[in-house]
Amino acid sequence: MEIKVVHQILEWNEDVSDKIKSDLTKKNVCLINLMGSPGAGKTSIITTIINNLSDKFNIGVIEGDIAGQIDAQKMKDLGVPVVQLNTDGACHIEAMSIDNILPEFDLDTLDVIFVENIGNLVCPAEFNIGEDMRIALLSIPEGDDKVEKYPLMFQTTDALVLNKYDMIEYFDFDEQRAIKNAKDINPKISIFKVSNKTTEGVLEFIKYLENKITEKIG
Ligand SMILES: Nc1nc2c(ncn2[C@@H]2O[C@H](COP(=O)(O)OP(=O)(O)OP(=O)(O)O)[C@@H](O)[C@H]2O)c(=O)[nH]1
Ligand SMILES: [Mg+2]
Ligand SMILES: [Zn+2]
Repeated sequence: MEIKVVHQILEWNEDVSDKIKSDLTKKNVCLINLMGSPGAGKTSIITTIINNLSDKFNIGVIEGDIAGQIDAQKMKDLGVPVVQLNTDGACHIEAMSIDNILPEFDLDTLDVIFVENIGNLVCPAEFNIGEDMRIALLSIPEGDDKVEKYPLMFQTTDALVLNKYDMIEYFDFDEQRAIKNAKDINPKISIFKVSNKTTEGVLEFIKYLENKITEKIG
């Protein structure tokens, strides 16, 4: 007799993710999942986004970190509603955590919530958290081979931000290699070269994001 195998955590996670999606659609709120290695620039790019889009959208942030409130404090200083999610060691965010956190926000006053996932190129990509879109960051100093080494992250994302593009002259980063590999595994991927330092590429990325958010919330 065949033995039935149930992948409990992932299946349960999918159910909760679907529930979040439906709850947020009713409230007309867009959820965006930002992922990338530790230090890739997730908090920096959320800051850039807030500085460029807060006149158009009411933005909230969920800051995922193993410990501490450093990134949440930065968001608070920018004046946006923020909740710090400490995973106490866990290396990714699951949908259940997002479902528990959402009541902390006044969803009637928000248009979009950014989730800064745990700094990690591996398992965050395995867990849907009710998001409408994913953004994966790969910063130039990390190396041009990361798409090949961590394919799921780049296969499941809507957009890839090649961040810290101002560093390109200091690293042997073959951008054509990274871009080709990303497009091979994810033909629909949108790719942006961005620097939070020089603001290179920021406007193009912001325009894309604005269109994506407007597509969802009208
Ligand atoms: N040169 C340069 N540095 C950047 C850029 N974006 C971020 N940084 C720097 O990179 C470092 C890490 O940035 P963060 O935004 O904290 O990265 P993170 O992904 O949020 O990091 P964790 O939350 O720890 O995973 C900081 O010192 C930033 O100032 C960029 O576009 N260019
Ligand atoms: Mg951060
Ligand atoms: Zn994990």
